[in-house]
Amino acid sequence: MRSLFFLASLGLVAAENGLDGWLRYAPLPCSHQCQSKLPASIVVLNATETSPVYVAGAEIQNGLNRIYGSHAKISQNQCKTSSSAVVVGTVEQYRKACGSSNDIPELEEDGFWLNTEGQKIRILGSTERGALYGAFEYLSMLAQGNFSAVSYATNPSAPIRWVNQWDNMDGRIERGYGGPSIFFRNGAIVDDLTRVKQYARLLASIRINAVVVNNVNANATLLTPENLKGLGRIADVFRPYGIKVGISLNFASPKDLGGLNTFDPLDPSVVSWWSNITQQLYQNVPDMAGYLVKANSEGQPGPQEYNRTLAEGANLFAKALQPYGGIVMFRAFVYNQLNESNWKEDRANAAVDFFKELDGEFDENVVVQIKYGPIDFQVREPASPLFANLFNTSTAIELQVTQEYLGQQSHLVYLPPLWKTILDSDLRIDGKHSLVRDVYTGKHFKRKLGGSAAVVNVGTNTTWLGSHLSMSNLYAYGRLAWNPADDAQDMLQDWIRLTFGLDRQVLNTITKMSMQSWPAYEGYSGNLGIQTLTDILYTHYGPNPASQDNNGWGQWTRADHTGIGMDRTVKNGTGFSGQYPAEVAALYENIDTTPEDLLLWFHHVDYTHRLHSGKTVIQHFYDAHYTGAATAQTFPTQWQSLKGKIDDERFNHVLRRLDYQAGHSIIWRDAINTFYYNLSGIPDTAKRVDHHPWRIEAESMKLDGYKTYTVSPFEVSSGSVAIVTASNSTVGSATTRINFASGTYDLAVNYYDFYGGQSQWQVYLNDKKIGEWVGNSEDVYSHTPSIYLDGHSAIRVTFRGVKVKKGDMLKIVGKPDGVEPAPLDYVSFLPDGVVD
Ligand code: GCV
Repeated sequence: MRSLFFLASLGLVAAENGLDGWLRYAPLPCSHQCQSKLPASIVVLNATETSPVYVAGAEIQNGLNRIYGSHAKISQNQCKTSSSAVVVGTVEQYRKACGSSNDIPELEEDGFWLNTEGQKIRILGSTERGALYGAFEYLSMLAQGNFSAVSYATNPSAPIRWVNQWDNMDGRIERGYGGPSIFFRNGAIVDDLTRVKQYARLLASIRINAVVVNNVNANATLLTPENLKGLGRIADVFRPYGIKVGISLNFASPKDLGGLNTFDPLDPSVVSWWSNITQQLYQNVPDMAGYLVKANSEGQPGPQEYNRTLAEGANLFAKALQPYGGIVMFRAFVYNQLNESNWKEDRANAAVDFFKELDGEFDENVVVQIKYGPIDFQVREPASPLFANLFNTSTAIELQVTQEYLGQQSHLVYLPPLWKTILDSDLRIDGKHSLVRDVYTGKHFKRKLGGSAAVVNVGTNTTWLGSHLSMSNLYAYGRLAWNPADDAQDMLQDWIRLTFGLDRQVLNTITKMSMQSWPAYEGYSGNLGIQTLTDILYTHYGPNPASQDNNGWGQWTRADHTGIGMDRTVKNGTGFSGQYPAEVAALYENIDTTPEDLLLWFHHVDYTHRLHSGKTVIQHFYDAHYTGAATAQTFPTQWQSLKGKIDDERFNHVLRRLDYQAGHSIIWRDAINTFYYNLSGIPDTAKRVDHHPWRIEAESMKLDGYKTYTVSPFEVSSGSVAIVTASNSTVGSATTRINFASGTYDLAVNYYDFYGGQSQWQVYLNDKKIGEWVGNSEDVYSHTPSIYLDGHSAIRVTFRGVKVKKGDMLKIVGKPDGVEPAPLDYVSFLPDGVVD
């Protein structure tokens, strides 16, 4: 152990691949005071190796050993209340083994009490699961070097603390950015469940109590006898960690898999088919959490196909599950294709339109699972008004840890500040204080059931999500599911200390970058409530504002030559604002009282509309995109200041992504600004938009073996034209004389790197090679790769500190590979401090 400290103090930090996430138990020095607080032994009050209490004991033993090199022995069932020991178990087990003790507070389901007095530590849960949570809490303190004497009880805000995986049976993950599934391959459950066990450990440590293992766009073949057995194996792995397994169902399974000629939820043969399959499921998974159902949404089958209500659909499953204590999470994400030419149509209205009239018709074990906003995990949305419209129905909030519309883990975006805008929204139901978090946890309407679910989509990548820094979102999700009032920065800092150690500079730097990241992303993606202006028809990743409109998906911006924004007022628009309780409705109805970060969500205004700042909407767009991208430029430099304080493997992995993000934020910035400049014709008062004094367009260079290519959408290419090699086997070169003043520059090259080939590029200055790179981003980053030249594949590489003389010749040689024709957009010679 000593040698490890020695290495650490020299900056030779051992390489880490991220597999242990925040549970790395990195070695810490142990002073005399720390030695005096380390327990000599561990008493587990349940000796069964598969019980959460036993797992808790083993975890404490492992943690003590890895962090402080101590060798505490585990003993079973004998109570040593007076000696140096950690005792872990349920309150009931404790009373049985150690006699009654009146200092233990009352606990709610899964709550725990942590009591540390010197070397005597008691971790008691109301359930075994609670005891395991307490053990992880104690270890989190130890791993942060915290030996304070504590004595407190903590209880969950709600019973539902689930994660949803969108894993397909073939092993791919819908909107997954961390590699293939840890659960499925080739239509079956994988044999080796090692990664599942590691996932269980991470989830238990953040107090998640159920995981839905398959995609809500569900495949009925999950219900074949062989796969039911496989689900049993998965559940056996999760059970010792206090986590139950749930599954997503395909509503048409009785027909598609069962061979019936209907899936009408009121048909007796359908009812008995589901009751039979549910029974078989419980034979394999006796403690199954329940079902998650996406019905009549985005092409998924549902009860409406038989003119039955969504409640009748949900209750079909509720009745099948009821004898076993299972619950149905029924998604409120139901909407139809719409017609944009009708000013009154609005997808945001759908959830309330479909569900409000069903309030009170759902069985008691149904929970309506509601996405945080009315559209779909956008960079900013108001809280879904459905939270204020279901008085007699249990609800859960659906968050998305996987960053589908928020940079797909190739951009750093710490999400809790965004989530908190929703959780802390006061809906003023009946004119009274009514926070969204009090509604879905069941407090407000006094519902027994309620809670949260988050789409997580971890994969087999050792980083789990595709990026080390994204794990802060998973960690914080668990914390918020337990206590939605937790502070975004506090949770982040616990995660940083656990993930990267206790160095103050590391803490401050990652805190700063993370807290800046969502505002920066909003800055360069979509402002004033217009949504993430990504390509909604393709990968949901890079910029493509035009894709929002002129289709039936209803994520409209209604941008034209004069104005932008959805008029969602009652008086003149879609009426959406009227779905909120009166006080909030009035706030959003009036343009003067609508919070400006949601202005274009609720109102259609001219580009020249003035904001409170005095700026016009269009100028605000321009400025926000410049500010957001400028912040992203600081991320690599901020991170670089930590060199030597973080192991090289994680340091380089993160740095590569932050460099990439810095480049891609410029693509976002320029695409959105160019698009709206082109549409509105209103120039940027600061004269930055479409004015790039440091650029040389590839199409203006002398081309040999390269030809010009008109990029679509036009705004994702500088000057709307790029160059590609003349054929898939022609090596191309683009040459230009440099007319900038002699000096030292950063040379940025913007190119396109798409799926289906790994082109190679080389840069020469006066025939001397000064840099090269390969188009392998599809293997390096986590976002969904594109097969086109577009805003997803547009990318920048930067060579720093290049010494240039006026008149030097720059040449870029591109060698195509596969279908990828070594595309180039432009180069920029950037003097110190210039971002172009
Ligand atoms: C699982 C969005 C996503 C889909 C997802 C859907 C949902 O539309 O893009 O991938 O499908 O939401 O939440 O059901």
